[in-house]
Amino acid sequence: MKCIYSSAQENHYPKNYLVNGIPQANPESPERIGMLLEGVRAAGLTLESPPAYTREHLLRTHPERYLTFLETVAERWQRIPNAADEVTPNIHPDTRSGGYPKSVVAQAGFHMLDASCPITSDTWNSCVWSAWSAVHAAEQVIAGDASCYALCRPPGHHAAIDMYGGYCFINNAAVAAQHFLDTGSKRVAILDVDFHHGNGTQDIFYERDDVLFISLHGDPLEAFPHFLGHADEMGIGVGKGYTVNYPMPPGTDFPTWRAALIKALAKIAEYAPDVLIISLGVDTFETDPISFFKLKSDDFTTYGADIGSLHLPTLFVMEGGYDIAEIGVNTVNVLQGFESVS
Ligand code: OKP
Ligand code: ZN
Repeated sequence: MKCIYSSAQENHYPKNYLVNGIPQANPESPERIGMLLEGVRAAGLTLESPPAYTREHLLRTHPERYLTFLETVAERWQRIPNAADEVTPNIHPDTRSGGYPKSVVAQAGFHMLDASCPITSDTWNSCVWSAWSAVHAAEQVIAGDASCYALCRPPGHHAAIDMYGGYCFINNAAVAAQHFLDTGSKRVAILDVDFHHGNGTQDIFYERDDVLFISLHGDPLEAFPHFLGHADEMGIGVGKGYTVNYPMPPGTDFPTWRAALIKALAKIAEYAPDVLIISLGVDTFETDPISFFKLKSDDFTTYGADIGSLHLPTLFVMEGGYDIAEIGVNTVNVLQGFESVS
């Protein structure tokens, strides 16, 4: 299996990460990439850099106004007298149905879900290359590879149609799903195994039946992103039934988690997609610093094989994982488990 990644993805690194009002070390650091690459090299995957794709690929998922905002906001923010280095708005909408505000502070608040993702002058470039990695990895599957791993960072699954949050700005998995649909696929399934609910991906496909979205995650009543990911959210209109959520409580161990996975895989098999995308976060690990599931390293191998037993063309798109020393091992365990049955 190839691993697709661009070194431009390393530059984004916001420092003003606030938790309870106190600046903390940002768990979503570029060091994550180094550990993921170490795992990839040890596992013998072939590394490949993506070429530059075009804005058109992003525009199939995110509107022009949002992309222009992300592209220009760092520079506009710097024109505010005595502004901090990083875009850190402090006003948020109680409705989004009025007009689009003009000031950079209000626009930043308009598009922002939470304070975990200040924007720097490197953010846009890193995010675009992260998305190109997903598109290029999709291209490998389109060309006939049984599977491919997009080492995306920054991650994407919390980015909604025009909202950034939870370290995510552009939804890499959604951009890849749309690319599959635009190149001949009729149905795409996205299985999100990151500890956190993929609220952005759900939002993007909520009213559609050409993408089945299934997520296993910490109960949003107790975990980020807090407002979406409940079991009764099932899609609307033609999309009804094509969103499926499995929220689980603190302390969930592998047998319980795997039982939900098996149900999810049965639904995917029934949907019979042309391609499967895994939003692969390894923050379900027992010692992840911001999560509360209890998976062990070997469990990642086991569930990789469970996913492989579907025998679908499969694109892995990296999401979270913050026990940095272990994320490389846990990620390649999924990939090797997958390949062991193919
Ligand atoms: C991104 B991904 C915990 C605060 C959590 C944001 C978490 C984003 C997770 N103290 N803030 O899904 O791994
Ligand atoms: Zn996560």
